[in-house]
Amino acid sequence: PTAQSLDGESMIDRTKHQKATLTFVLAGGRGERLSPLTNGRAKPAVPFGGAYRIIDFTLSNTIHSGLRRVFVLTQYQAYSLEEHLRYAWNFLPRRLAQFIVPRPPQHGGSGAWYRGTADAISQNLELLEQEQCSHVLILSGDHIYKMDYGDMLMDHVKSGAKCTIGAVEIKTEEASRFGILEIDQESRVTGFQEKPKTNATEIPGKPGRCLGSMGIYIFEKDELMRRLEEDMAKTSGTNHDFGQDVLPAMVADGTKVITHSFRDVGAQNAGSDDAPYWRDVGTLDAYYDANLDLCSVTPQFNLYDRNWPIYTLWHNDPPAKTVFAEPQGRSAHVVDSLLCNGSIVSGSRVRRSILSNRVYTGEDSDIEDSIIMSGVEVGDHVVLKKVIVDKWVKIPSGTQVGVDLEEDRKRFTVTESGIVVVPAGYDFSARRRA
Ligand code: ADQ
Ligand code: ADP
Repeated sequence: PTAQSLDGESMIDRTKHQKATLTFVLAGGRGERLSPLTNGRAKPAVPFGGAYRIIDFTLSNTIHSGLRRVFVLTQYQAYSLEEHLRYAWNFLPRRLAQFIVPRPPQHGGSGAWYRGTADAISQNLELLEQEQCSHVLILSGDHIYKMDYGDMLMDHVKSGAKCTIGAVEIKTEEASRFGILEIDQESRVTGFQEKPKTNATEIPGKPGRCLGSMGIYIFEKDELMRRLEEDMAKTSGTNHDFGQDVLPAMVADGTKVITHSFRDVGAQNAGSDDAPYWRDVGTLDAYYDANLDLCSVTPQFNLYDRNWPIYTLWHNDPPAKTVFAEPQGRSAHVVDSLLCNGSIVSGSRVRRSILSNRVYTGEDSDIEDSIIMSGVEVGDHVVLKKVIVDKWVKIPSGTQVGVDLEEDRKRFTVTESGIVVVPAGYDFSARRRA
């Protein structure tokens, strides 16, 4: 059932359990495969879809799911992420026990960095006592999807399980990147392999498909505390990680762990049975494809869904503008593109591209299949094809990127599928002088 279809009594029950839930968002991962986009910021802080950061999708889900006590565990390159949380997400009234706040490592007694995902929660165990919760929801700040965690919470409560794992069907060839689950008729987990290199267990009757862990978990508080205390007490043989250590141990000793099948709220709102949308934009190619999808006429991920808005920082930028450039008299031509506030397209052609806030493009330039981040200035007669340009880059007039990949490889990252990435603050003029 969806929240809308519940009767009064079920609604009261749901609200009671939502209030008794404390949420942690793991947001400390390096996202190395997204480099150079993650050279100066954590993966959850990487801009996405012009106006957003990757973490905004998970945090918007928590708001829509009625979860109001959210700690975001930061670690690697956290400055930009913490700044974003402070400016975009610090609006809930804390005095009413509603908040989304960053929680950096090294504040605990040990003064240590978070070692693995389980250690990140272990170092915050005192919050479980202070906040008086019954259930703990653990999320990852790395994925793009729309999900009502309240549905997962109610499955968890009704089943009486100690732990519930969010699960989604994946292709067997991707199994080495995920936790792979085996379940019985009642969705009880009977096997868990973390990132198996070979022999991933497939779903019975569905060759080529596995049941993957989404890396999101609901635990009963007491069980979680006991498991983490046990894990912390070990001096060897553990990476202090949920996927590698804590979950396989629970399944192995017969503790009741169940799965909750991912239901895509986006597809439900659209009234369609499209394949559920859940993306780990962990590589540059996956990141690029998921962004460019937003430019298509009927994107798989709908940003315009009034029933499930994605929240982010509201920049105080003027409206986007397209102008007819004098004196040569070239009109701007923008099609199948996202144009964010503060941007000006002056006499250039923009196709299938995303222009974030405060992007300027000059006369007679061609921008195609590209992602241009905030503050980028594109000169005149510039050609950009399949390029990701990170923030605050000035592209001098006459520059071509994405046209001659051999040349581009000498100075930029070029992905397997030929996407060129210009890193934040890259100085074209310094190269020219040198
Ligand atoms: P991975 O995604 O490979 O697998 P991991 O690198 O541990 O797991 O990251 C999980 C989340 O925790 C990410 O959001 C990351 O940013 C964050 N994180 C990682 N280390 C952290 C630390 N030390 N402190 C704070 N946050 C940290 C996991 C599961 C798999 C599952 C996939 C789904 O282990 O079983 O299939 O997620 O993507
Ligand atoms: P990130 O995506 O890493 O969070 P920010 O948007 O925070 O990047 O930008 C990084 C820093 O650069 C911010 O402190 C921002 O204020 C600053 N900045 C603003 N304008 C410019 C500019 N024109 N050139 C370089 N840096 C700028």
